[in-house]
Amino acid sequence: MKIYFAASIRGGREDQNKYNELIRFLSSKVEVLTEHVGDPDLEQTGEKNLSDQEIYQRDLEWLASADAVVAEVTNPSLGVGYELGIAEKMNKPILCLYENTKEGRKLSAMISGNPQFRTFPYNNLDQAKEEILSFISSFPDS
Ligand code: 6IA
Repeated sequence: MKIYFAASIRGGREDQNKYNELIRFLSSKVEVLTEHVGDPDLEQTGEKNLSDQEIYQRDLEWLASADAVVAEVTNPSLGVGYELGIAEKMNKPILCLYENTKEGRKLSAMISGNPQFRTFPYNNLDQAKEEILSFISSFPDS
């Protein structure tokens, strides 16, 4: 099973450690197409040889080939919002993880109000991992 993991890059990298831990957890169960999203050195190394046009093209191809999408949406990101809209139109199953404890943060109604997204507020990463497990277990050949 292939998962497209989406999370903020230019929207802000303050939660990058969290992305990394969730991606490592997911990778131990399924194939994650977008492991670089958790890379602490992304801006220095990961994508430096690709133009924005190439990144866009490649990411859309990966999205099309994914069986499902897991997004960490606590830190608002234009790119993640765009990917979620496209993934919805591609009829991909979508899990959005949102950290409940971040002060003053409220999830966009365009995400929390969308009945096609499975949105899960969590207080710690163990809860997020349990939800990921439940999400991927709902697919027959995961
Ligand atoms: O607007 P954002 O940059 O926060 O959008 C993040 C989302 O868009 C992620 O879920 C990625 O799938 C995708 N994305 C945006 N930028 C990149 C990227 N390099 N590499 C791969 N996926 C990306 C950005 C350039 C880097 C040198 C900072």
